[in-house]
Amino acid sequence: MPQLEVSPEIDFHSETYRDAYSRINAIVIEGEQEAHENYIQLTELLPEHKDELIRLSKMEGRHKKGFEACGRNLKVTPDLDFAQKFFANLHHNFQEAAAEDRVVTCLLIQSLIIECFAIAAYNIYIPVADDFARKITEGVVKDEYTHLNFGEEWLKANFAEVKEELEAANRQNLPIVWRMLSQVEDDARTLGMEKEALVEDFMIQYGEALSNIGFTTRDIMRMSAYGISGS
Ligand code: PL3
Ligand code: FE2
Ligand code: FE2
Repeated sequence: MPQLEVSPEIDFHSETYRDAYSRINAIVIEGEQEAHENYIQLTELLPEHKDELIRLSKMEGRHKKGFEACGRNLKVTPDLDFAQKFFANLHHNFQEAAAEDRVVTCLLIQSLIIECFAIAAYNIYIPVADDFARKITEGVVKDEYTHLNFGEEWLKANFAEVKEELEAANRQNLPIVWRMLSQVEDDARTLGMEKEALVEDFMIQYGEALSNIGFTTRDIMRMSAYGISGS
């Protein structure tokens, strides 16, 4: 029988794999924790969506628990200090926007950028994950599409009023994403994930989101590659 392309066996228990996993696993745990907090904070800016946002924040709490179990399963201690620094820029920008009631910027950071980043990363991770982590991640990624959808729907409903702030928030935050991807590039490759695949998947998710919200193809081309060469 002809063989399908088979990726080289990954040794999930090697020192090299577990060392890289201690950072990637921490990033995902911290990302889910911050997402949990961000959706709670969004209830203050969007009180009419309070119940829905609380529901999303609870899902993020469950995602965090799932990924903590993935680390324990491989006997890896997540490097949470590293992960906090990894998210510091986006975290700062979200906090600053929340303090100034700039809900559009908050939604762009959490529901578009972070959720698209997560969807891309989880989709690329699933085929190269260990069996335990694959099952967890498959469940999580389904939820992330609903979080992305929440942001899309709200921004779409208010497109004319939010367009300008979205463009500014995109210019402020997208270059940070490219830098974050460069920072995890080596560790991600150790886990069997290529940076090019992550960038491509992110661009597809993010471009689709911008299109659903109401941007033209021309806008999307300009916005979704903003700052990529500076990475
Ligand atoms: C919000 O629901 C989730 C926020 C998590 C963001 C994760 C970004 C991950 C980038 C690191 C790439 C490797 C992913 C490996 C997956 C276990
Ligand atoms: Fe999540
Ligand atoms: Fe999410």
